[in-house]
Amino acid sequence: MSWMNEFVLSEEVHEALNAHAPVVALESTIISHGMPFPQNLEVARSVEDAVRENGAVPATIAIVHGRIAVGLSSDQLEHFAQAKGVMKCSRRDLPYAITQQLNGATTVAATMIIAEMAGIDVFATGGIGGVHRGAELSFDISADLNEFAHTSVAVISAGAKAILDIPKTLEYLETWGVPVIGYRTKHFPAFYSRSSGIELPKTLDSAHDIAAFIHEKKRLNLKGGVLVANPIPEEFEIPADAIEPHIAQAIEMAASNGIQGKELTPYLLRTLNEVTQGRSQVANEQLVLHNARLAASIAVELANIKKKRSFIAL
Ligand code: PSU
Ligand code: MN
Repeated sequence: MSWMNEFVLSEEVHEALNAHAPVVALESTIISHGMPFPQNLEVARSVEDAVRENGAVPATIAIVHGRIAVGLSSDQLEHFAQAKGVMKCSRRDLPYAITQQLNGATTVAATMIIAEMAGIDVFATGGIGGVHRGAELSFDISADLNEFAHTSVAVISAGAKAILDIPKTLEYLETWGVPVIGYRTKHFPAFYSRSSGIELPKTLDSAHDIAAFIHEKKRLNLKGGVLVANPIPEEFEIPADAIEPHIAQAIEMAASNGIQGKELTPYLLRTLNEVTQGRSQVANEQLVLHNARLAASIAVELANIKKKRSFIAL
């Protein structure tokens, strides 16, 4: 296929996919636009290590000089952590970054698209994009949400940051038939806090059960993603009432500086980091690691289920 020319797999990822071994996709916008340097580089590396320690192969996804890269080298990771001119790429931006031979960091939406192309079922991140507060006026709804309606990848996240309107985000996912599964929780987590107070209709308590759910959804040919909501570990939690004034401040600053469109999420993340004097960064790092570990376990279970099923089919 012609797009194969633009598609580069790292050796480690290539081997794993050929062997039907467990692989976990990782996004690059969180590195280039979601965290400050040098913490972003440390997180990118330790997240890859956490995936390996839990039995899967990490595949960090980005556009490197116009080529779709699945699995980055250590130098490439460093480039995406440091470089200033990296384009934030969501679904609509991919053809531009490729034809203009740019470096592009992929959002949740774009990473899901590329993971599906590569045959990767499981993807770990921190938080997903969603319906922004005030969306009834701004119409700002992340393309991440629509991606879940179409692209069959399971995303392990710590819920959504409270910079978003969480009830509206969940309504949107419900409309598009996207399953949201709480991992060992009955409540949708709010990133820094273990609970947003909103109850979820589905809870599963093991990586195996989540893998079985993902497998059954595919078997029924129900296209679209699965959102697995994994609350931040208790010891790193920042209570909702402690973070809320900072979020309100960040949103106010964005409004008074006229920040909108694709700049809004990175601006809010950066400002939140500044106004909490880095306190939020530690929580952020820990929850991404926590998600990477769970994602790896789910990928391992899913690979086992697929192996057993194909054995039975023989
Ligand atoms: N939320 C976070 N951290 C992030 C992002 C969201 O807590 O790094 C990034 C993800 O890459 C997500 C993107 O896909 O922001 C959403 O951007 P937008 O709202 O412009 O669609
Ligand atoms: Mn937006």
